[in-house]
Amino acid sequence: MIKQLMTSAAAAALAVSLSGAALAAAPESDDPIIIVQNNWTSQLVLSTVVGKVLEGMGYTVEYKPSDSQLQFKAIADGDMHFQVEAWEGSMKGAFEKAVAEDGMVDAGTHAAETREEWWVPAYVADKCPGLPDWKALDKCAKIFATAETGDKGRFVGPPADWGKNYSERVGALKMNFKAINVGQAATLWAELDAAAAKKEPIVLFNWTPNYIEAKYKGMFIDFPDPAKVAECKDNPNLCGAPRSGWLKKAAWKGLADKYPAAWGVLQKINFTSENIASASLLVDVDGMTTEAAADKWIASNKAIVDSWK
Ligand code: TMO
Repeated sequence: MIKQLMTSAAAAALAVSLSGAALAAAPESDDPIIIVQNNWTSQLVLSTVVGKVLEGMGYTVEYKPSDSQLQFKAIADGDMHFQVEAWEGSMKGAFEKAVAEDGMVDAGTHAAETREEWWVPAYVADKCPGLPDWKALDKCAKIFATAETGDKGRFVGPPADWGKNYSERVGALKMNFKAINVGQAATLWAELDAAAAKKEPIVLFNWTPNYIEAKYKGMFIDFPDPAKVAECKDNPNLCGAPRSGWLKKAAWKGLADKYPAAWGVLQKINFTSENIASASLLVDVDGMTTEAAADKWIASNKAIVDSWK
């Protein structure tokens, strides 16, 4: 019994010394750290992962849902404290404006490279020669037509707050498509599942990293590349999203002073594509709740989580 007690006391002492000075000092404040939540799966799971890690360090954590465009001003103002998944393809403008004009902090770039773009499942390529070129897609517009879109093809677009102006792109490129936005991400996948089950043509908004890669073969449509085509600067509607975009973290500038150890964690977080895709898979394929998925993600990625502290 005594031996057992000593062993666990020794183990506890060792754990404290291993976890380092930053951990020992947390929490520096009992005020809640407010973590931003957005409306897609990997963001919800991974922000919960980070919240649980901070709670484990003694912090009080709250979550606040926010619009993917408006969130950066709210973070700059300290109404919310950080965001773990800011995507270049849909958020670059709002992110950079908040840094330049409102004092939001760019808290670093993840290893994952991202793309957010029109996408088709692989079987569509058999019905539409020349893909993934956007002009080839446009020639096949009729195969995507529905009652709702008449003789135009239907593009299944993202929820409106993701900052995408696909009607404007369709107009600028004079495409034979009509962009119909869904209300929430789950509708994108329901549309894809329904079409794929019958091998019906569908073109929808998708992104990488995402669980979709593990479930369906497919391809992004290549629109004019903003890294290569000069006109994209003047009129982004003439072009696609970046083909190799960044994924960043965003923070309130007061975070480093008020919660230094939490700021240290945020700086160290560095998601790979696999880290992000696996987070969405736990919910969108395995059907777990956000909470359960976060616990499982932490258990499966213990070395990574420990490296943040
Ligand atoms: C911002 N998103 C990853 C949903 O395109």
